[in-house]
Amino acid sequence: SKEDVQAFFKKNAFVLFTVAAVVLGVILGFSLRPYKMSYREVKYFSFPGEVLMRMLQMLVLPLLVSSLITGMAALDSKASGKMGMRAVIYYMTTTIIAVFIGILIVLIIHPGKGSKAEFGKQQTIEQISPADAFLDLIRNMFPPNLVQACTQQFKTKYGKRTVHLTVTINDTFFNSTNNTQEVMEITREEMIPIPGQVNGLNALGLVVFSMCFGLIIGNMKEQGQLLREFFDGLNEAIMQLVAIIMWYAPIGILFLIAGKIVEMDDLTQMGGQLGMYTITVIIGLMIHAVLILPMLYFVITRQNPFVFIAGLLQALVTALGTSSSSATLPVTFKCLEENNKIDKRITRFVLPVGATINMDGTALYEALAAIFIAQVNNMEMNFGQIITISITATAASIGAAGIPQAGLVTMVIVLTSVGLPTDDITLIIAVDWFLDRLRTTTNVLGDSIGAGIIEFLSRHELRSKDVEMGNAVLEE
Ligand code: DAS
Repeated sequence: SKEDVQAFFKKNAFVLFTVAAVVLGVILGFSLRPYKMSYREVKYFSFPGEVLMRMLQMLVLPLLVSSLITGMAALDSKASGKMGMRAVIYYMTTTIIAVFIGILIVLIIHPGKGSKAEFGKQQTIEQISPADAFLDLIRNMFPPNLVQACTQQFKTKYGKRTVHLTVTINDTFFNSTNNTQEVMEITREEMIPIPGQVNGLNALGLVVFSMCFGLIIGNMKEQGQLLREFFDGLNEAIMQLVAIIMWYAPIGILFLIAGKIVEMDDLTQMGGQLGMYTITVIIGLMIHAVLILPMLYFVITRQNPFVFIAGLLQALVTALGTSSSSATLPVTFKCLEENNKIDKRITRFVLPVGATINMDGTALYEALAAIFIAQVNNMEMNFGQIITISITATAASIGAAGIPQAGLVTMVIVLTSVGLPTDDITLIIAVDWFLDRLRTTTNVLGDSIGAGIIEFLSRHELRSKDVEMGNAVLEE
């Protein structure tokens, strides 16, 4: 009846707008392509999208910190230990499955057949050894300066650097005006921060700090009360801001997508290897997102995974539009808590961590891309090398920040670990913007399904905590 239709529209207005935005964005983008806009024009055109990105990113820092602190403070150390264990097991298992799928698919389809096609521009990419990248990962977990952690990650290389020392000798004794200057040149080995790769927020460091801090104020008696209430209030206020931004999201997403389509390189070079590569990545991600993750959810919870995924639609579309799992984080929270009714103690605990370290799509992608580059170079990877790729791809996905194309940067680690030419990353740059959107969507899906599964597994702890706190408890 008419009322039903109306009720449906009312309930699903957001989702409908967002999906419509994607469709319109694609249409608008392709219809504007023939006009060959200049870089400046494209930037003007996609400005509403840029604004959405900025709004979402603005919320990430306070949301991440407040949700983790309140999430940890709401659990006792035993419960959080158990949930943490479950989360870690879930993250590891799904990431390893993803890597495995990536490797399997690329070996079966073999998109890198034939001689090396020349696409993309050659440029030299900074070499980072896997060991150094690993140490940087640990360094990032313990930021020496919390304020700095809000603005940058730590990336270093070891190398020789020449420093010029200028010594001015001011001869005041004889009151002469002649100052002698001596220039010394010292070349020494140093740990050099890599400027181009120092990006955004150091989410990992903030996650570690917030978790510890939350756990501690949760255990403090009256003294902790004020802090608990403060972060709880902050979290609530941020979520209300998210609700407002959500109204703007469809417009932003429309222009983000249209702008990217207007700007992208010609599709003619998509033929051959690169086209096959793109298809291979899509198939791999699809298998993981549409088959493996839903199956896992069903096997554990015995509930319909697609109903669960339907509730996440808006977060998934936002991931597609922004290609950033951390920018999507506010929307992921909203979808899980409001549509899927996931307990806040779970979302606050697992989502910030998930968005930072659990990236199934990225892991799958990195392993697949590395083997593709080997194939293009006619290099056979032996079993040991494939194992190395799977380990480094997992580490690289943990180390990648939830920002656009972060996975492309951490690929260097995977390639160097098995002696593949890092400059060949340029071969896949042309399609990375697109594949990045798809892997980000997979990443967000993985985090969200994880929240559903961990809630299900933790229902007893949550329940007994409710009983202890005298909260209303639903009968099972
Ligand atoms: N785009 C990143 C994300 O937010 C990760 C990547 O580049 O793979 O998930």
